[in-house]
This record gives sequence, structure tokens and C-alpha cells, in this order.
Amino acid sequence: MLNKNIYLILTISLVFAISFWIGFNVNLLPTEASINAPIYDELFKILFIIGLIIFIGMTIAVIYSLFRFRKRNDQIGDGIALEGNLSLEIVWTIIPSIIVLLIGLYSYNIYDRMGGMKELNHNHEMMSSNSEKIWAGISQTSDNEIAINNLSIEVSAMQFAFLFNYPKGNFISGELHVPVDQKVSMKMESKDVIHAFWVPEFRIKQDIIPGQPTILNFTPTKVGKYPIICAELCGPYHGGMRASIIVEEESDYNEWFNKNKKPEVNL
Ligand SMILES: [Cu+2]
Repeated sequence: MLNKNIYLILTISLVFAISFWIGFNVNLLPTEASINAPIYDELFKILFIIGLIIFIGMTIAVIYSLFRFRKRNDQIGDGIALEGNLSLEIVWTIIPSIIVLLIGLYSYNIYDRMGGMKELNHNHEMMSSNSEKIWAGISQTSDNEIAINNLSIEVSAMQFAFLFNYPKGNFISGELHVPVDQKVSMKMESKDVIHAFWVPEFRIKQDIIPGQPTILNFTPTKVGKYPIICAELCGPYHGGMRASIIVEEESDYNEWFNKNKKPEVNL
């Protein structure tokens, strides 16, 4: 019996050790290209490790049972009838409840750190002219930070494209350009159905809803070109609804911005 317990403890320790090793050494996610990415990846790592512990543990239990409890030659008829095991049922209810509760609290904390719990209807620069209700979004920017740069962008989503309006430059672009290491604030509206703005490398995703503007703020941290993908099934060409975000050095961004800038038309 003692021997058996030692094997059990050893196996469980091994499952934990392997799961933690894989969790910390195998990266399944794309590059981390925004300040949200490392925060999000913390949560993913924890979920991945929990998943690995369950997956490896279950696989070992199934394979062990297949051999250990297989039908022997001298065994005929049915096995013994088992019915109920109160302590086992309590254990397998309490452990998952605790895990789910902790994941819930931790997710809340992660979402809060990403700016998901911030007040949305502050005097956002683009909205100061009308007191329009902002319905949802991820905010991590205060008004002052937005006012000092040109990075208030208006996103229009439609079947099946994204358009980016730069109000300060008075132009519209099909490609989203932003400078690295600066906060970007986007107000997003849909012209038809529900779409979603998703940049996997930034670990951000926000629905774009007709008639209900949403905002999305982010700070890119790595120069490069990343895909913008519509993440809400929005029609037959939903799969082709993609755009690109180009994160560039500030000087390159300014050059691009000034090249596209149109003079203000005073009527
Ligand atoms: Cu779409």
C-alpha cells in the first residue's frame, strides 16, 4: 500500500513538473507586439498549464487503467457493481469549483490591467463635440495623453472592409499606420452588421456594432506589419475581411502622415 502511494505521488509530481516545463517553454502564441500582450499571455500560460495537467493526467490514468484493469483470461461475467462514492463526488466538485473561481478572479484582474474596467465616457477628445454614448471598449488612455498626438483614429467597418479615418490629417486610409510606443485611441463604428477588430499580435479584440460606437485603445511596442482580422462572422466574405496595421518608427509614421494629409477645407 505504501509502495502504491509513493508511485501515485511520484506520478502526480511528474505530471505537474512536465506541465509546468511545457507551459513555460512552449510558446503557441504569435509575437507580443503591444503592452497588452505580456499581460494577456500571463493568463494564457496559467490556463495552458492547467489544461496540460488535466490532459496529461487523464491520459496517464486511461492508459494505466487499460492495462491494470483489463479483462483477464479467467474472468467471466460482469464486473462488480459500483454505485456512488460521496467523498469522491465532493472532491471532484470542490477542486474544479476552486479552479474556476480562481481563474475567474484572475481573468478579471487581467482585464482590469488591460484597461477593460476603465470609465469609457470620459471627455474623449473625438467625442467632446457631442455627448455620444460609448457602449463598450478597452480604454487605457486618459484625455491628455490623446490630445498631444495625432492618434485619434476613427474606424469604420463594413461588409467587407475596414476603413481608417485620421481626422487630424483629414484623410481616410485602408491601412492602419501607427507609430511605435505611443498610445492609439480608436473610435469604431459599423455601417452594417456586427464586426470585430482583432489583432492577434496585440492580444486585443473589440466588437464593432452598428449604432453603438465602441472604443479601443492600445500601445504597440514592436515595429512591423500585423494582420487586422474581422473576428465576427459578418457575411459570405467574412473570411476575406482583413486589413493590415503597420507599426513604424515615429519619423516614418510622420512622413506617411504628412504625405497623406489633406489641407483643411473651410466652408
Ligand atoms: Cu466583418
